[in-house]
Amino acid sequence: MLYQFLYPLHADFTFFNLFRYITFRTIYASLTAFLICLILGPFVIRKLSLMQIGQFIQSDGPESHLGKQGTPTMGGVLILFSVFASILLWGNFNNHYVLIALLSLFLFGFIGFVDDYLMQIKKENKGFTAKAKFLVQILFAIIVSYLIYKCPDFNSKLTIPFFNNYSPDLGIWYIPFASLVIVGTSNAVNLTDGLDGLAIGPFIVASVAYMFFAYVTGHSEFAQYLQFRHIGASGEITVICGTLAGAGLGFLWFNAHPAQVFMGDSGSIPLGGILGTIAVITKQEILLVIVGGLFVIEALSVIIQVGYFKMTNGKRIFRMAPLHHHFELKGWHESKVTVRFWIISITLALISLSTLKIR
Ligand code: 57M
Repeated sequence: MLYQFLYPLHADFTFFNLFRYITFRTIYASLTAFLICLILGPFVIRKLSLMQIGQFIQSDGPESHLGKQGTPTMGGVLILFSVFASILLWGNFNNHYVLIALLSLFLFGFIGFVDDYLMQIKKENKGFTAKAKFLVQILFAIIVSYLIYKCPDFNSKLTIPFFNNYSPDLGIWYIPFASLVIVGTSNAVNLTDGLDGLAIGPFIVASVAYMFFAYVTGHSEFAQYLQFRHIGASGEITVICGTLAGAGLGFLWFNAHPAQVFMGDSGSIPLGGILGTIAVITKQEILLVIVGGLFVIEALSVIIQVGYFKMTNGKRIFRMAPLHHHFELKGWHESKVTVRFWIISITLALISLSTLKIR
C-alpha cells in the first residue's frame, strides 16, 4: 500500500522514485516483517501461554522432548501476521502473482489454523483427520495452480535444472503437477518441524534462494543474460521472498533452542504451501527438490521408514523417522542436529544457485 500511495508522488519528490525498485522494497519488507515479529513476539507468546495453547508432547518420541511439554505453539500466526502486514506496506497489489501467493498463504494458513484450533483451543484429541487435511490441501492447491495456469504471461513448460534446452510442455497437466509440488512441499515442511529451529532455518534459506530466482526471472536483461525464461510480473515475488525470510528470522529469534514457541501447523503448513507456490510461479518447480532438499530428505525418510515397516511387519531402517529423530536417538544433541541440517540446506541452496550459470 505504501508503494501504491507513495510512488505516484515521485513526480513532485524524486525521493519516492525509490519505491519503484523491487530491491528497495524487498529490503524494507524483510526488515519490517523481522521487526514486527521481534516486537510482537513476547506479546504473542504471553497470550498463547495465557490461553494455555501449549504443546502436548507424545511419550513415544525421543525422551529429551518430554521437557518441552507446555511450550506455547501456534506461533505461525505471528509469522503470517508479520508477512501480511509487511506486504500490505511494501507489496504491489496490482500484480497477479503477488495476489496468488498471498491467497496460497491464506488458504494453507487456514488449514493449519483450523487443525491447531481443534487440538489446542477446543482440546480435541486430534485436529483434522489426516485424510481430511490432505483432501483440503489438494483442493486448495488445485485452486492456486489453476489461477497460476490462467495468468496471461504463464506457460506450462517445465524448467529442467542444468538442461536449459529441454523444457517439456505439460499443457493442462501442469495443474495436477503444480498441485503436487504445493501439497508435497506443505507436508514436507510440516514433517521437518520437529526440533527447535529445524524447519524455519532451511525455510529462510529457501526463501533467500528463491528471492534471487524471482528477481532474475522478472528482470528482462538478467533473464536474457542468464538464459532464463523472462516472466516480468514474477519479479514482484522477490518482495514476498524477502518478507518470508525476514519474518522467518524474527520467528527464529524465539524458536531458537530452547524454543519459547513452536510454529504449529499454523506455520508449517502455509510456509510449505507458499514455498511450493513460489517455485511454480518462478518456473523453478523441479529445482525445489534441491533448494528445499532438506525437506525432501526428511519426507523421504518417512516414506522409506513407513514403507519398510509395513513390508517387513515392523522392522525399521532408521531408529525413528523423520530423520532428525534418528540422529537424536543416536545421541546427537538437538542443536547439533539442527545446525548440521542448516548447513546441509545452505549447501543445497548454493548448488541450486549454480544453475543460474550451469545450464
Ligand atoms: C508433525 N510434529 C512434531 C509443533 C510443530 C507419518 C508420521 C511420520 C507423521 C509424523 C507427524 O505426525 N508429523 C507431523 C510433527 C511436534 O511438533 C509440533 O507440530 C508442529 C508442526 N506440525 O510446530 O507444534 C513435536 O516436535 C517437537 N518440536 C520441537 N521444536 C519445534 O520448534 O522440539 C517441534 C517444533 C513437538 C516437539 O517435541 O511436540 C512431532 O514430532 O510430533 N509423526 C512423527 O513425526 C512421529 N514419528 C513416527 O511415529 N515414526 C515412526 C514411523 C514408522 C512413522 C517410526 O519411525 O517408528 C514422531 N513424533 C512423535 N513421536 N511425537 C516420533 C514419535
